[in-house]
Amino acid sequence: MRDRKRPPAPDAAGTPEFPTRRAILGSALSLAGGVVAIGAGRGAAGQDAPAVVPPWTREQGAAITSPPYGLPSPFEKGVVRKPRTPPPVPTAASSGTPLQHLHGIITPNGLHYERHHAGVPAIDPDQHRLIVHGLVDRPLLFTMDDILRFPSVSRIHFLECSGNTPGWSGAKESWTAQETHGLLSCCEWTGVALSTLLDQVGGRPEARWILAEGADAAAMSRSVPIEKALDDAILAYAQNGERLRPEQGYPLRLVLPGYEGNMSIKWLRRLKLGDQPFQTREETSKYTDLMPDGRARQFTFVMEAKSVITFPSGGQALREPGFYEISGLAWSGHGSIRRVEISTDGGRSWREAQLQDPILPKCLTRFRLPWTWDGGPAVLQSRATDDTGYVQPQRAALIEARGLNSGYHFNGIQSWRVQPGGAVSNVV
Ligand SMILES: Nc1nc2c(c(=O)[nH]1)N[C@H]1C(S)=C(S)[C@@H](COP(=O)(O)O)O[C@H]1N2
Ligand SMILES: [Mo]
Repeated sequence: MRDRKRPPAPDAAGTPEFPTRRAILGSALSLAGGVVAIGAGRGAAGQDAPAVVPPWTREQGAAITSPPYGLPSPFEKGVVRKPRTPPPVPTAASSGTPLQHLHGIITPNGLHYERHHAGVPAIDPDQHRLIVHGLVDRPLLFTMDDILRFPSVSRIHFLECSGNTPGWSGAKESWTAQETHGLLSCCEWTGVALSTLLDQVGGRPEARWILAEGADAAAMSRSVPIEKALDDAILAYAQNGERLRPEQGYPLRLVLPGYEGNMSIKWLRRLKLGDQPFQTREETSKYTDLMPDGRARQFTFVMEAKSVITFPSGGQALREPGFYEISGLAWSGHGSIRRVEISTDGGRSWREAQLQDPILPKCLTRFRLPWTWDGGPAVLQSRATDDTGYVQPQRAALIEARGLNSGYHFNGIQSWRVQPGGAVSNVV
């Protein structure tokens, strides 16, 4: 477990659900180790100096030595993306966000998960073009300068690969939240509403679908329904205040809020309007869900409600019984999170978690619940409900409905086991 605050001891009179600040600090100071009580208020004479001097300093630091573009503290060197299973070829790789080490809902740009089907192209924005053609009145070719001149929008949305959670089979006890849920990130995306650009080219009434194509070696392409394009699709050139990272699609990507990550085409170079879906490889052979009866679900765009506890989670350890704040993330591609419930007994009983503002549609929502661990075995689960009323299913219910042939769209409830010694692991 990484540097967490020392927990307070349970209140002798029974720990309240939401301990007051004084109760937390009061009981913390009574602990023998960890938080050290300092001999306070003993006058200027200097006798009774604190037994332990905290390592703060009054020395002036050196002149500015930090790099022009700042980096995390060297003490945070373990907070990094982690490659997923060895890729078939080196360029068809993915790497996960370290969700268990992050706070709040925003993913720092350097930790955004990555999924590349054919490597990361190096694109000079001055050379880049976006062509919009097909069933339009005026086919147009845009430069990045053109795109930056349009009125812009900024919105915070999650992006999740539909292959994120390998929950259908083959889970490992050693898995961390990064390995079970790390193909998930959340940024403020800035760009041009796709509807604004479509106004410029004049989509014909018979145009129902748009082919979006990337400028990478995979020429990744997907068909997007016109309703989505006109609703909340963004042609993004910035994330979290700065221009896109190369691995996120610099200089231009599509962002389709709430849809499976695959459809948010990176290094976007072409949009073609048509009257039917284009039946690309990524929506026929890939990104379909084979059902038990041998038929396949196609065009399963929306990521359904899902959640994961990020503390305590797999690979972490609780040092001793006492107070902990259970915390995690919930999201839904259909809208906002309405409720998150938490079980510490493997789903027998549930308590409602606090949701941290802001609670935004198609965005990660942070949840929290105070918990006193009694030192015994526990199985932690979280269950999200979104504002359509949909409730995240248990794994068994999901498999009952969809069988075991699928590789995508696993949104079942995640279980973490807390062992009596405090070690936390993935429930297989
Ligand atoms: N051009 C292109 N777009 C792409 C991909 C790709 O390989 N090439 N991968 C897709 C997949 S499968 C996902 S999950 C997301 C990943 O986006 P990220 O790497 O920014 O996290 O981008 C999608 N867009
Ligand atoms: Mo993906």
